[in-house]
Amino acid sequence: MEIERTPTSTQALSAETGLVQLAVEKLYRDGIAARRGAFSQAWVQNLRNDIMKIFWESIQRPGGAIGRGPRRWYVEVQPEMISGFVELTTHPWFLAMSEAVLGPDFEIVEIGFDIPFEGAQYQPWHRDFPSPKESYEERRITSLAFNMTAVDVTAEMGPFEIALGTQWDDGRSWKHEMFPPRDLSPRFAERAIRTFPKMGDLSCRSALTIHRGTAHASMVPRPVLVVGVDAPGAGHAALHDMQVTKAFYESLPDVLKKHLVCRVVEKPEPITQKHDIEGLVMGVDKDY
Ligand SMILES: O=C(O)CCC(=O)C(=O)O
Ligand SMILES: [Fe+2]
Repeated sequence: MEIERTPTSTQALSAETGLVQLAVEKLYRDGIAARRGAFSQAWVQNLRNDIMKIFWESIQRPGGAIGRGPRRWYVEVQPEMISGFVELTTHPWFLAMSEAVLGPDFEIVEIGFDIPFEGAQYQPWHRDFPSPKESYEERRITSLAFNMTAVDVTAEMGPFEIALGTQWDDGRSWKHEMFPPRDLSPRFAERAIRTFPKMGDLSCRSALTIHRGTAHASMVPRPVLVVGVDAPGAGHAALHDMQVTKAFYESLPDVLKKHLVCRVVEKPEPITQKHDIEGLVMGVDKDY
């Protein structure tokens, strides 16, 4: 497999290639795959500091953070606000997974984070957007969501739950093509696993794989960074507007200049979110 040049050693790259082949198989089968220990604890602590700082600023700005259910928010950010952005998106596993699944012209279209706090409830089972024809008909994945936890996840922290293999479910008849009817819940519960990533782990999923955040009982919030990557034409770039300063753009390695979909501006604007996911505003009971 051809992979992009990154500032990493050839040895590290070839070790990563083996991991990537297995991960691609797993992704196609289960709808999610992971690379354990991609980053150090210290690196993730820094990420968590960035996230918490941005969260407390965003929550005070109208449209800065959007509700994804009680005591749970999503905040979309500009790349420069996350100090590890370049290291994360040039990690060999990130680049190789994106290229292997989405082709050589993949597009990095979105960066943000989810953050549930104590008291967050079950979300309804959902996918993050409707399935395109390429997926429900041809079983092709045309976009990826990379997730990186900013804490070691415990059972009390309302872990992320995902129903393996459901990325291929058609879903065109569902509410907003994203929310399966309640009578399908047992099917998802049967296939579901709860994920307990540790600081430094990086996962990659199709956002079509049916999932939910679960009830959060811990005093410790569970922030998770999300990076959205598209195959050309998948259409999500049009929903976002990443902005970077000239100095930041010029400092980027060529591989990111190629793949990051962004505008170069004087001063990146904080993101005002216009669209919430209507179905995620309320919590539901566990068996929904
Ligand atoms: O709690 C999580 O980790 C995921 C939340 C989620 O799936 C969403 O808000 O769309
Ligand atoms: Fe979701």
